Amino acid sequence: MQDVEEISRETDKRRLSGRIHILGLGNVGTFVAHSLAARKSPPPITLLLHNPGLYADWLARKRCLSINTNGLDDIKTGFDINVLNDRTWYSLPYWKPNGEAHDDVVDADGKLHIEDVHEDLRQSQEDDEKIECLIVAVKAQQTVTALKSVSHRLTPESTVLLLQNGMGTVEELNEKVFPDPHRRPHYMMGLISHGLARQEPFRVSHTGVGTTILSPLPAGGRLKAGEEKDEDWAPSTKYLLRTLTLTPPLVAVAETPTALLQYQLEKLAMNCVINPLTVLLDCENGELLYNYNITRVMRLLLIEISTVICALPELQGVPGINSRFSPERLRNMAVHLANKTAKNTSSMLQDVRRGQKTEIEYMNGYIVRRGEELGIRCALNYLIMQMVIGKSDILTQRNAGAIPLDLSHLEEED
Ligand code: KPL
Repeated sequence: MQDVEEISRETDKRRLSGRIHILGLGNVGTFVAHSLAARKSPPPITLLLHNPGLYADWLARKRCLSINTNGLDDIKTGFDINVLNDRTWYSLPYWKPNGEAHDDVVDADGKLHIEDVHEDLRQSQEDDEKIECLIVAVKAQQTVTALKSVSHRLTPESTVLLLQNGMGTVEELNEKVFPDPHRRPHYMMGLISHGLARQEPFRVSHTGVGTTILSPLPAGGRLKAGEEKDEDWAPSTKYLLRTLTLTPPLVAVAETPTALLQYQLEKLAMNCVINPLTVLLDCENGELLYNYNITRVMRLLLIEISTVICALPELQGVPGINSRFSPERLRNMAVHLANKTAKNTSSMLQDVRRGQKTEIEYMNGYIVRRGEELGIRCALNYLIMQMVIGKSDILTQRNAGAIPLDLSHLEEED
C-alpha cells in the first residue's frame, strides 16, 4: 500500500484505494492475479466473474487461485469477487461483513452444494463501485462485450490495462464503448511471454519464465509519429505500472509506447503466419517447418505484413524499422518460434477445435485494415483471414448437426 500513498502524495487528487479489478480469468488473468496476491503487501484485488456458472467453479475450487510450477501448486486466497448476473454486478467479498470467512460449500467428497451458490448470490449486494484500475485479460474478440459490462464503473480517472494477443482493440473500444473522448479511461497495454497452460478453472501451470512488457498509451490510444514526450501519466496509471513492475513473478518492465508497439508488431507478425497456417493445415506448429511449399506461403504473407508495418505512420522516423521488420528477419523469427513451440497446438487452432471464435480479425485482419488506410492491398492476408473464418464456420455447423446419442442405457446394461 506504500505505492498508493506515495502516488497520492505526489498528486493533489483524491486518494486512491489501490484496488485492482481483473476481468478474464484464463491463463493470463489467473497468473497476474496470483502474482499480485503473492506480493509481500498485496493490493486489494477483485476478480470479475462474468456469469454465475463461473462463480460455481470458483466455489468448487474453494475460492483459490493456484499456479503450478515444476509439479508444485502454489495456492493464493483472499480475493474479493464480483459476479455478473442479468447485467448487474454483485459483490461477494472474501471476508463477510462480520470479519468471518465464508463457510465451505464443498463437502468432503468434493461435491458442490448448488443451492449455496444461489443463496450466496441472493444475499449479495449490487456493486457499482467505481473501478480505478482494471486489468483486461479476455481474448481480443471478447473485449468490447466484456468492457460494456463494466463501462458504467469506469471514469476518465480509471486506467484499463489490456493484456491480450492481437491488435486493434483500443480503436474498437473507442468506437463502440467510449465514443466520447472526454469520458474515456486511460489505456495501458502489455505483452506477456510467460509460458502458461491451463489445467482446470483457476488452476494454471507456469511452463516457462518470460517477461511482461508494459506501457501506458497516450490519450486517445493511438501513437503519432515522433510523439514520445514525457507524459505526466494519470495517478491510477502510475500506480498500476508501479505495482506491476514491483511484482516479481511477472518479471515486468515499463517501456515507452513506441518500444512496446514494436514488440507487439513482431508478435503480431509471428501470429499472422503460424496461427492461421496451423488452422488451415490442422497441424502442430513444428509441422510448418522443412516444407518448401509452406515456406513459400510464409514468405509471401510476410512480404505484405512487412510492407504495411514499415509504412505505419506511428513508426516513421524510428531508427532501424526497415531492417527490424524486413521479410527476411520476420521469417527467421517465425521459423525459430515454430521450432521452439514445435509440439504446441497454436491458440487459434485450439479455438477452432473448441468451436470458438478466433482472433484472426485482430491479427491478419489488423494488417488488412491498416494496409487499406495506407493504400496497400493485402490480398493474401485477406484470403487467409476469410479461409480461417470459413473453416471455423464449417466446423461449427458440422458440430451443431452432430446427433447427440444417449448411450447411458448401454452402460447400464454392461
Ligand atoms: O503465440 C502463439 C499462439 O499459439 O498464439 C504461438 C507463438 C504461435 C505458439 O503457439
